[in-house]
Amino acid sequence: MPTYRPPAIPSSEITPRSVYLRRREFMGLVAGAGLALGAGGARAEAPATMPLKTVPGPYKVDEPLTPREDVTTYNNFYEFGTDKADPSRRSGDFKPRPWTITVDGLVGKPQTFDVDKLIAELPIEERIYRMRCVEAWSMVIPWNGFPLKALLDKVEPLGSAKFVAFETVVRPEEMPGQSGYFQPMPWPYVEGLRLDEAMHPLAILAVGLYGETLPNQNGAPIRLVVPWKYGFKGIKSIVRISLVEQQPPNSWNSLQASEYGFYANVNPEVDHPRWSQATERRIGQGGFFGSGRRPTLMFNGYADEVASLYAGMDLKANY
Ligand SMILES: Nc1nc2c(c(=O)[nH]1)N[C@H]1C(S)=C(S)[C@@H](COP(=O)(O)O)O[C@H]1N2
Ligand SMILES: [Mo]
Repeated sequence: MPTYRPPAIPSSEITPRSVYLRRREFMGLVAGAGLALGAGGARAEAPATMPLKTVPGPYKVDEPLTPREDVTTYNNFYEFGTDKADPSRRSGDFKPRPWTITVDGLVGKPQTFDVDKLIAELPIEERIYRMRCVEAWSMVIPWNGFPLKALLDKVEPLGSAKFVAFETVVRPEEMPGQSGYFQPMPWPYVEGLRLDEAMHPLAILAVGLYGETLPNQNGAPIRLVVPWKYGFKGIKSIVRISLVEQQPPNSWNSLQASEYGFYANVNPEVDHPRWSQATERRIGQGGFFGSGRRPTLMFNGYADEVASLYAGMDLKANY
């Protein structure tokens, strides 16, 4: 168990009061655990979120936001465990800073970027997106990020690039789901998009939510958000993005191809083999019989924007 070392600058000097109070709560927990178990000598910094300077973005759904508490405690991030509560409970040792992300493959200018330099350099937008998980629940989340296209343009994709492959970090020493006896899937977690999907203005790399840097459990420090696709496409804690010619593997498809496709477009007419995708439960808005249950929209409500990407494609075969 790591011991707690106080930061050099008091958090109260640099952070809004609400964030500061939340962080103090967390550090109190860590300090308490350290005292109880004795000093281990290792360092630990609070996985604190920090305020982000953001500008209004072009997309905002006009539906009630899912409370921050739900967004940060009901997560899928198997690197920290398979229970929805595991990522928030077991990601305290994960260190998302400093962090680099390498963009390579079929590009004119392969580069490695420091995430905080990207955040300082690119306008960080606020976009309110409907998110729909393949497990038939949904949320409305105020993401902060920038178009994936802004990063891809920097490396100058070659004409031969047809797909984009994404890769999550592997750190068994910080990610208990990667070091336990039971390994739920092979690592690294990988995902892919067709290049035209990746270049669509709705596809973003998120670096924050609710105006603060991403909490560890939501994919700190940088993760993909593609709001017309099921949640599993939103790969977290990305360390590499490669432009490739062939369709790359994606983790859930490799694990269970009959249940999870490459495209994974939200589609109320194409059921998951084990349940209907016609309706969804909105997290944080009442239970099954409450207002939480609602019809699922084609492309999660983004059909006007993205349907043309799939013109002429059989969406039942390409699920
Ligand atoms: N690296 C990694 N990324 C991941 C996952 C994962 O287990 N590992 N789970 C996916 C799934 S199934 C979902 S629904 C979303 C959940 O994102 P959220 O916890 O921010 O809502 O993350 C996706 N990205
Ligand atoms: Mo998911």
